[in-house]
Amino acid sequence: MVKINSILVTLILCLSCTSQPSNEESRNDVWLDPSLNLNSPSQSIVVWFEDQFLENGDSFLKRIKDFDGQKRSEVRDSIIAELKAKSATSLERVQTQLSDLMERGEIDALKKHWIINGFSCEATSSALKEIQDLLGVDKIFLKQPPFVPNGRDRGPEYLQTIPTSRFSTDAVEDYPWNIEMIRAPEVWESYQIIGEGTLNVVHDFGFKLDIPPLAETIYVNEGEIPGNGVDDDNNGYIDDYHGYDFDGGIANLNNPFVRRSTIIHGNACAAMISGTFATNSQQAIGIAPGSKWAPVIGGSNIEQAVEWAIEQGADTYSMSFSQPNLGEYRSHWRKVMEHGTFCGVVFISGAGNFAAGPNAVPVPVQMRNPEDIPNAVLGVAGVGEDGNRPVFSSQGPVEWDTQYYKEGRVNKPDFATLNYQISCVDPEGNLSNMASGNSVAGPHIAGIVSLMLSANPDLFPWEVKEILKKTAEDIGAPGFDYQSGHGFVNAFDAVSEALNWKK
Ligand SMILES: [Ca+2]
Ligand SMILES: [Ca+2]
Repeated sequence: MVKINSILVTLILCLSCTSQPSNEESRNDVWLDPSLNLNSPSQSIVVWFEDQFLENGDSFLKRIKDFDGQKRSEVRDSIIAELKAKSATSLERVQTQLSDLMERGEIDALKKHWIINGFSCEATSSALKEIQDLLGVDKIFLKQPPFVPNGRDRGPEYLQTIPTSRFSTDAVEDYPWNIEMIRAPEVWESYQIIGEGTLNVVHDFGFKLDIPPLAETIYVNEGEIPGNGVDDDNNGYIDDYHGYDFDGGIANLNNPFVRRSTIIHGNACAAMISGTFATNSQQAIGIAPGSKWAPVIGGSNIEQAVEWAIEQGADTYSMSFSQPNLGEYRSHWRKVMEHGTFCGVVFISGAGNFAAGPNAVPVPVQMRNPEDIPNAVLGVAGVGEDGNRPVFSSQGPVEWDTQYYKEGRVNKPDFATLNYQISCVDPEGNLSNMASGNSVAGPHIAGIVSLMLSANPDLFPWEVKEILKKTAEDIGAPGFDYQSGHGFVNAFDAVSEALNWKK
């Protein structure tokens, strides 16, 4: 049995980052992340301006009420425009000083963001002081780097031709038990809904694109000509035809540091959402086999990855990874996901596998970033075929006591699906490997949400969550519980409710 949880991200905090900025040292009442080292010759930072689309605390829940009766597709463009306008205004005011800092070599790798109003860069200690004096600067976070697993091998950067999908409901001969147990085939057969029209972004560490069940549903950015070394659609990324590696700054998603002998983590997740038939059979392997999927890598550049996903029209954003000890930087991830939700994207992340075994940690840190983010990220735990929760499955609640977000204990996980001994695609595209871990739980919910948004594209992400709450089967302790959240989700009831949801 392959344990997917062994691939999950682990972060090691920099032990030298112990210098604590005092209030006297910060200027303009700019808040400084205590993890920043004021004497570091260079560190990676992200800067927030004051004027953000959402504030802290209940701002998310209050703001969603403004959109009652509206449609996701209509609101999406106006919110993107509002986010971009805020960013353009704030950045314009400091452009001269930023250019000057760059010319003097005090900052490097400047990346302007709109998903939050701010920017990232590598900054010297003297730049850190000057940035605090810039007009409108509010907070400065230390960016925490993700850990990248080791391995080898590389595949093609893009597919020369996209094979025609072999999937049709009539041609299905078989499907694995997990697809049946979440009642996806009933959706395909009863409603002829297979996820068409939806885009599922899979954020992972490496993929192999040229396996049939994934090649047939891979996303194509029509504005980009692949392999010509030119940024044809002028979005800042060269050859981002299927997806992009924002950390590597390259279009090749075939991360060479991913083990290929048994299971490719990104492929396993993507196939669960958008896979068609296994390579050499009529076995249906994906929950939404008519949907598209796009691969991204970008743990160090979550702003760029989410902005790209939104601009390509993403409906879901699946993150089967888990980062501990982010400190205050958690707030930055949360803000990115909150704003992204208002742009119409449903963010989903497995609950993690830290309730038992050598990596066990106590509640409230069993669920980590990003599955610990309230409202904007669906944190998903799971059970096995027998309905029992595997001992590794992380539990809530989580705690929010950062400088910015202060709710205290927050209920998590949000939902449960399947996470134990699930068949996953092998590097040839057949189902052969059994995997256990909440890395497979997230993609189950992403596939179900893809079907829901195919059935009713106007649902807002918070309406999707409401429908999932309404239709989930209560399991475990009665009512909400810290092991299975609001209960076990099934695709048929969720899609039926989505079809009936008044807009
Ligand atoms: Ca491009
Ligand atoms: Ca190109």
